[in-house]
Amino acid sequence: MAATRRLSHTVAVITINHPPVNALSSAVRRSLVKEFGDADKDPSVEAIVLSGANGKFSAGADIREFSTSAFKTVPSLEEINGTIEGSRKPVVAAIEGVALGGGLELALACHYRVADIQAHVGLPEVLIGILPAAGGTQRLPRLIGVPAALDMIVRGSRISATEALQLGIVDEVVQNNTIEAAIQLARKVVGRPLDIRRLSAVPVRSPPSIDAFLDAAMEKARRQFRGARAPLACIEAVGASVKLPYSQGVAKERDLFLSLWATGQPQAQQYAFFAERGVGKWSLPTGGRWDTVPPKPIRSAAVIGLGTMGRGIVISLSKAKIPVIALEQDMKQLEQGSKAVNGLLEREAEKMKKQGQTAALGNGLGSVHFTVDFGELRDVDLIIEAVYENMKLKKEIFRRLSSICKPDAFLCTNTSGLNIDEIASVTNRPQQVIGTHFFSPANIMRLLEVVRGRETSLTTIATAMNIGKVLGKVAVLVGNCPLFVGNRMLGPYLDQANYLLEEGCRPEEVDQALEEFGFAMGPFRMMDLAGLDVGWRSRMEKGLTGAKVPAGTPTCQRGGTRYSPLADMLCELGRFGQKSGKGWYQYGEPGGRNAKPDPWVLVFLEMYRSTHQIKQRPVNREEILERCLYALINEGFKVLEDGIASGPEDIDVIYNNGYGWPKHTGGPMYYAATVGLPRVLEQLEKYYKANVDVPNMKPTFLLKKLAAVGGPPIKEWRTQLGNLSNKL
Ligand code: 3H9
Repeated sequence: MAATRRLSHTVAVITINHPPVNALSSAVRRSLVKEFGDADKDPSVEAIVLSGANGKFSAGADIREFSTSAFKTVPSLEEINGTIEGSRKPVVAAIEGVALGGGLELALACHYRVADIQAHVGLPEVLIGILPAAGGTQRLPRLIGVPAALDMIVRGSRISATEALQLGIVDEVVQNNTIEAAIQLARKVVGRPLDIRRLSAVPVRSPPSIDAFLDAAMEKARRQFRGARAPLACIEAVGASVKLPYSQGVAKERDLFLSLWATGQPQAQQYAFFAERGVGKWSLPTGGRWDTVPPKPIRSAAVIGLGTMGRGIVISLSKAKIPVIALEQDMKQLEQGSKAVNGLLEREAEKMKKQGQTAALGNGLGSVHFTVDFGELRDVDLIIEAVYENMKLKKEIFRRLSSICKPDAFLCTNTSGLNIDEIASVTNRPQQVIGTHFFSPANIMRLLEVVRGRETSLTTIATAMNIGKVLGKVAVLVGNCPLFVGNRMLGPYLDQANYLLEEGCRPEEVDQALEEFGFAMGPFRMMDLAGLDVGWRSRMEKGLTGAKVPAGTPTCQRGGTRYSPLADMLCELGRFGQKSGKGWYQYGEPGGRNAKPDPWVLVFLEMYRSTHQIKQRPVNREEILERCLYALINEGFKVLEDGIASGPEDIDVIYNNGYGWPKHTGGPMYYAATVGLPRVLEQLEKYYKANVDVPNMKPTFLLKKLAAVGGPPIKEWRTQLGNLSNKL
């Protein structure tokens, strides 16, 4: 049964029961109509409570149904909401767990709402490329006013029950027995007038100059969400709630939903949604399913190194209520690190207090103990080493851990590209060594690349993946190769960006093209933020800088491969990016954040071109995009060929969550599929022919193979990959 009904004296309790999240599928909708109809007709029923089974109200419409005919079957959710709101008997929503999207819209159609203190509510439709389309954009502004509603809808934010109470979204918050509290409230309000509780009939509270307000919101959303259409549609729909009567507002909402669907963005974002949930479920290319192996419980953890990464990891663990030992090499570093960590923890506690979580959950943070004594790590379940990227130092630490830590402790290394097997080789437990590549700042960024070594056991993989989940991250399992997946694919992308400068572009031109495509930051602004010196120092360590560039050679070469020394040259001049106040842009002062084009860079580029007799040529936006994006995508195919990622979805999840790739295009591999693989192949071949000294532009075997069969939909690539691994 998709929805059930029981009687509690004079109150009918209707319960949505559609595991795992009580999504409002067509079967649930039909069932709701029947149960409401029966409750309405039943003379012994004076009031109705609507709840969800298994401690969850509802996660909204069934996203899987959107692209099927089931979505269009009647009754629509908005029709059901109309029926509930119009009921002559008071209806109270009992919100436990989540009321999201259509789930919250359903609750807004009820006359009263009671929420459990641990519940969350929100309209996150925008995050899957659509807008609330069951009256949410019309009822929420009527309940809490336009500014607050617009903010929630455009950001798709989830808020706690306490915040919902403050905003007036729910009428009561209870510590426990939510359904019982809803039944009590339902009894209490029997006989009270319902008209003022019917949100569709309530006037909207809007700012005095609504047009200017909406224009400003539109302008901000265009800048912030670069190319994503759903936030703009949300603003338009909320605008309609002010300007149109409810029935027309809802019609507008429906039209906007349909026009969004036609852009292809919802399909891409919904692919990304399910890809995120799927990354935990694949088997290893080498055989063996880690997701069926139980993870070991982690009751305590330690972090070694309290630099930027280590601090963020400590905060993440503490937020997940895992007690942490934070270790530094000496008292001075420990003092600095502990001060920074304590500051961040205070901010977290403050945030939680605002959300009303402290009262319900005690302190809400796991304890952090600071030390310089390795001996204290003796009994810890899992250790994350987060010192700087230096193989010698990391090996030294792992040797030490190996002798100190209890035999079943897991040893993780936070590295963005070093060889996990080499690190594991110095320990007495290589099967318990694994890479955990966090992204900076680690307490905020959602992505975690979990890197399996040759000997890493399935239990270790399962435990590391589970820790990712416990920390609220999207953990993606990847293989061990230089730079793993994300950074490895970034290399060819950045190479192309540099070559484009050599050939005639300005940094801001390249950045603009990629930012208009939807990247949060173009490559040059990104490099300036990360610090150009990081790559430069690492290249110097490997003896890869200072390539001799014979004057008059049109492109610089290193070992027969094209190499752009531009970034090295900037570093030699002390231009490291934001931290030094100058890099590809100028920032006014060291640490400045406002990137301004720098005329000096143009002169520098002109001199470089003249030294190498490179004739500057105009490069259009299409070429900038194709060369940068297709180079990155081509490397993605290579990553798949090499078995470093188990499927294209994994790569997309990595890019969507760690590299600012615009989610509304689905991720690099999904984007390639929508462009058409034959087209991607054709363009790569063209650019490779013009630059045979750029090996990473040479189309990969897998791309060619998939293009040869017409570029199948992305969900079929795994089959082709299976066939391929038989051949390789
Ligand atoms: C909407 O409501 C439109 C309306 O305005 C009106 C339209 C007319 N549908 O995330 P989890 C699955 S749009 C179908 O791992 P958690 C999910 O795929 C909707 N399936 O668990 C997974 O399946 P599997 C607006 C859904 O505890 C399983 O449930 N609502 C849906 O970490 C568990 O999910 C949203 O955007 C769904 N709506 O987090 C909310 N939701 O086991 C989207 C989940 O096969 N959902 N599944 O892999 C979420 O944010 C999280 O899933 C939630 C639970 C917080 C609920």
